[in-house]
Amino acid sequence: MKIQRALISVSDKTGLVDFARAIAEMGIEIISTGGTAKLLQKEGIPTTEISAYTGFPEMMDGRVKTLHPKVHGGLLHLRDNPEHVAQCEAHGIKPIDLVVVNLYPFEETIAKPDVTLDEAIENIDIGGPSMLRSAAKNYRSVTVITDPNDYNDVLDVMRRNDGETTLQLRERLAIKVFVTTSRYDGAISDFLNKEKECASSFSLSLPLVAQLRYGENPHQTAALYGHFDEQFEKLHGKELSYNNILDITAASELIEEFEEPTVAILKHTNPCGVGSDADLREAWDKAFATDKQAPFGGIIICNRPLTEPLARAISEIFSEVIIAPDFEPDARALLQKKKNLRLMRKRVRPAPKNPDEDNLIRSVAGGVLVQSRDVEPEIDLMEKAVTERKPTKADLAAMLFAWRVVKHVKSNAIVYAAKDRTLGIGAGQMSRVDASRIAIWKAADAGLSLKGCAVGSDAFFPFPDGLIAAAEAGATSAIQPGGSVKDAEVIAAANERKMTMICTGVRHFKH
Ligand code: 93A
Repeated sequence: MKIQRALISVSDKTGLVDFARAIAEMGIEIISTGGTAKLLQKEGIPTTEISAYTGFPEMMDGRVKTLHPKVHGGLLHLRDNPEHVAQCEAHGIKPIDLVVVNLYPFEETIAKPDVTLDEAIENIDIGGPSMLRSAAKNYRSVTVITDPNDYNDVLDVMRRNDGETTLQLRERLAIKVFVTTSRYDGAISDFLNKEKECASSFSLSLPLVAQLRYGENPHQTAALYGHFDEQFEKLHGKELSYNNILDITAASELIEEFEEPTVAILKHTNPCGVGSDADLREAWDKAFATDKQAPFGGIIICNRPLTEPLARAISEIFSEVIIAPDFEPDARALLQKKKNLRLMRKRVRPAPKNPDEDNLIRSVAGGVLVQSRDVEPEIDLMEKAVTERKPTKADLAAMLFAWRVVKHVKSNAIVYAAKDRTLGIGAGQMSRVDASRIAIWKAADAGLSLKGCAVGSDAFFPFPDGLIAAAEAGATSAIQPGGSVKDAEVIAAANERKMTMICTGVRHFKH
């Protein structure tokens, strides 16, 4: 059916005048609320005020403007149901075929630092979501636009179809409505929960970003939800896979530990090697030296614009994804020669739109586990030295490097490091001693000496054996949370070997 009547009521008036003019020129009758009507009339676009249509004034400071059977009946009645149509006729209800509504800016209002509860409450839109939901429920007959970005799509479809929209378009727009209203309600409940200090339920509604070709394995289905695309922009290469997205996330979290120019190589979310140097190409050499085999098919990330010399070094091995805050033109041109290689620009991480978005979520039997991020409290490491020998500046630098990396390695994790590079990484073992053995073996395999290095452990050494093995491999400093009942024995073993050790008091399990 050709659209004959539209109801427009928007807070965000971006693009509205052009859209309204276009539909008015198609002969569509426009009904609109106070502020919207004023704008359209000023622009010379014929508009019936909602009060003229309902026969009721907008009242109670605008709290009641569109909450009326002439609006909701006009949206909700089934066009092919003779009783519904007869009821419309009996009560002077006219069909409304197009709804254009966007909501009071609740999220923007509560983002203001000095917002009051009254102000927030006034910005809870009731009439808007009601119209959106009525229209979306009846999407078989009604077109509903809640995002100004959809104005042009709708006009295009109408122009191609003699003033009609397609069912496919109406369905897509209706889904967007329910995503929008559920997120809107989520923002309100989160805000009030916080306001009342009684956060009681976890709520998160995220828009669909993309259906993925498959999940972790080809026989699994998968999709991406949320705002990943606000943090990473794909500049080149094949479609991102489920595993790529996991790896990109892990890489990004790891690189955020480092202020100095750093390159990290990851595989299956674990670092294979990390190196820091003012010269990025040198940083790469240090990272790659840790393990020259595992990076095949891995993810590479750096925290400075990627240079041409680095691009040349990287292109010698096969990688899945390269991530950088930017790519110098020569570097990009070189890397883009590989058709499938994905180049991702990492943007500065924006503040989460919804506080729950910043949580970490894991699925478990029958539900989800939710926790806050592993953000380490500010600690003065020097104060945490527990051994007779206190760390030198050089010890401290190596310990810190190991500590930053080990946090991003699957538990049980052991990292051997110098001040600017990893030397051996042992990931994901059921026993800490095995993780240490693997790290030592990998360092030897790579031809790296562990003499005078630091060892970092994501959780405490339960017995002295792990620490002793590290000392025997060459480590002269250790950094670990401490907290084992056998701490005294572990510290004694360190003292006997003239090691220096920091017990941070903070654990970095990553399961
Ligand atoms: O206060 S409301 O919840 N009561 C209503 O009946 C109502 N109808 C539309 N808010 C209502 N709206 C909202 O007004 C719309 O969702 C839109 O955001 C806004 C547009 O108002 P105006 O046209 O006066 O600028």
